[in-house]
Amino acid sequence: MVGLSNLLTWGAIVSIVAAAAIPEALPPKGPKPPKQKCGKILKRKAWHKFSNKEKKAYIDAELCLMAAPTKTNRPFAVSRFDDLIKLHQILADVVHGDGWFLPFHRLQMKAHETLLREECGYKGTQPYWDETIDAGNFSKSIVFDPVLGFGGDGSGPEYCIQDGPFASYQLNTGPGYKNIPHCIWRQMNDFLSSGSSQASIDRCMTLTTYADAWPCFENGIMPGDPKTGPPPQFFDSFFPPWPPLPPSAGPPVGAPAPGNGTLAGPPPSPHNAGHIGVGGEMANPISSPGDPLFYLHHTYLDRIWWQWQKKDLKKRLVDIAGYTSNFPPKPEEPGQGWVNATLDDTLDMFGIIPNATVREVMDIRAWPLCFDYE
Ligand SMILES: [Cu+2]
Repeated sequence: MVGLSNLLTWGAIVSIVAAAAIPEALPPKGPKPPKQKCGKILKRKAWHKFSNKEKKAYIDAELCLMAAPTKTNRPFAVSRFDDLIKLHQILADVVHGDGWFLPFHRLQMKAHETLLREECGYKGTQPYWDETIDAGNFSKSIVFDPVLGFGGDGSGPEYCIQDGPFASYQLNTGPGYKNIPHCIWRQMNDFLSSGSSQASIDRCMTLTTYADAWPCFENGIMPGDPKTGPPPQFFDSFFPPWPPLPPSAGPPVGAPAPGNGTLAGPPPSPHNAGHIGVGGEMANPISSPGDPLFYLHHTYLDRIWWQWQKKDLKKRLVDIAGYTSNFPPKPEEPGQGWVNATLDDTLDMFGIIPNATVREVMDIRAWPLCFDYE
């Protein structure tokens, strides 16, 4: 239940966050730079197709990013890895449940790939987790390998991950909008992971407009389904709780809450299933980039969007829809309605990589993205 105190807390947090974000939120001034062309196209592929050597190189680069100091110097950010979590945490309210969802995350994946390559000597590309292979069986996935993977499930009172290269890492951003030093934590749930099936992708693929398709990719919402739900900011106060509740206190973290789904079956959502199937930090819509698996998950989702675009490329390279909001939110939003997402909207990257417009992220093979999927 969202009580009045939660609303007040959110109001206070958003004012602080908005005040901190104003300088970066201004659109760039001056004449438009000349159109640039891609040099090399980076070919992205699935994690399970990585060689051991490629896996190790990726993990090492991620560890380098985690050890490197922040450059954005956002409050509470310590590492370069934090910079990318902060970006997502601060903008969470305006990049989920709306038209910016897919374009923003596409560009955030590019930012991550760019930092690994330019600041950590990584020569490879951003891999994705082909979750259809592991749907309903996440806990057995090779992505959780303790040596050549991301470590396994969490345990103990705070469900910290126990093994793997990231086991001892301390996050400084999150959980949610909080900034409390904590471990990378997981509460895997194979049952909830079954929403990652190929069938849940296929049902979204039948939709022919962006307006219909993105709500399906993100939240499993089909045309005609009620589209109302709590905006992401309200999740923070209760989903998932931090510190984690003892098991006896209720259904497992990540399980659909009463009124927010049904225990009869997980909602078939290519986006949500990956988050709640891993659980813990990954199940938090605000601070989920704190689990390095976030980048494999959202690259997987990005590939799904690209596959959808490719089905009618001419039309879908310019198809954008859904409301969104300027940041910081204008006082009239959402009270007097939201503005529609357009191709000319600027996606803010906090200076981590240059900002880009929605138009500039529609074609992954064009500047500034310059990548493709195998
Ligand atoms: Cu997100």
